[in-house]
Amino acid sequence: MSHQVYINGAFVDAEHAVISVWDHGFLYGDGVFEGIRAYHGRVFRLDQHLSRLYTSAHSIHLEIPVPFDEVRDAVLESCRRNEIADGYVRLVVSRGKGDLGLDPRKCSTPSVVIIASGISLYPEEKYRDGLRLIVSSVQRTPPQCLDSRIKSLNYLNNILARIEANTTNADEAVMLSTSGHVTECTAENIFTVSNGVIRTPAPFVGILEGVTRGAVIEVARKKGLVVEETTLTSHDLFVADEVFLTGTGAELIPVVTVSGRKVGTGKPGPVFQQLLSDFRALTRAEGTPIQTVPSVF
Ligand code: PXG
Repeated sequence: MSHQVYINGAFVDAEHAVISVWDHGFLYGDGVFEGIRAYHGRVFRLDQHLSRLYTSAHSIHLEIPVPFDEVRDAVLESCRRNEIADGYVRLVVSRGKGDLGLDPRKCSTPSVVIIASGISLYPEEKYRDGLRLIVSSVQRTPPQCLDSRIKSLNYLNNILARIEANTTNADEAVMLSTSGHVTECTAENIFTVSNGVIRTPAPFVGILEGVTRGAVIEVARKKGLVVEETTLTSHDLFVADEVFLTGTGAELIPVVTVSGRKVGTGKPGPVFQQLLSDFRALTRAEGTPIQTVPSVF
């Protein structure tokens, strides 16, 4: 069967999966999205991702025209139709078709799109050898301007930081807040380990509250490790024993240099290794089964 994409209540072949040029998601980046992972025939923390999607939409005054349970079903059906047991699901809800003015009142129906596909990960050697990170000169849009808990279609700020990483031959960029605190990377949250204590920027610093970040905090605390949600500066990254990133795509990935400074031994550290293994165990142990009965589609 060809690749099937869900658009506004129906599954269509990938080549016919098109969105109007009048859609305000395209014209203005007006919308929200989620990146979700399936492992071993189950979707990891599906309800958490969907809750974040609905919360983000509500915050931008966008009412998703499909009930929560139906979107949930549609995500699972997208995996079934595309025979995905391990993969990636991109859920996008945009403001919908409007005119060339930005007033959302001209957009009568939001567009809901679900793309289920394979996942393109960091190459395996990056998990073994670690990432080279830079502290970007691009500061993160402050939450006073756009709340960072909204997973919106506006990623230009992050993309500019990623371009800086690309042009300086780094793997990823970490963005500081306008007051100089570490926030997060362009598509991952960040953690440090110092003297056995795990630290990560607190939500008030202005971060996306990542699903993977939450799961890692959970597994670490379950192990009896101390996790502090706090404020960190670039100095804290430079002098940490370990630094690692978390995200749906990356899972947990180690960082071995930050703006040229070697982190710890310059090799992925033991706390990272332990947490990666615990996180992977969690992805094997939980999740919403894809092969369930019966579907509304
Ligand atoms: N911060 C930012 C800015 C993100 O975009 C995360 C943290 C990690 O959150 P999760 O919930 O994934 O642990 C993200 C996640 C993509 C893609 O394809 C982006 C994300 C996740 C999955 C895919 O660009 N961003």
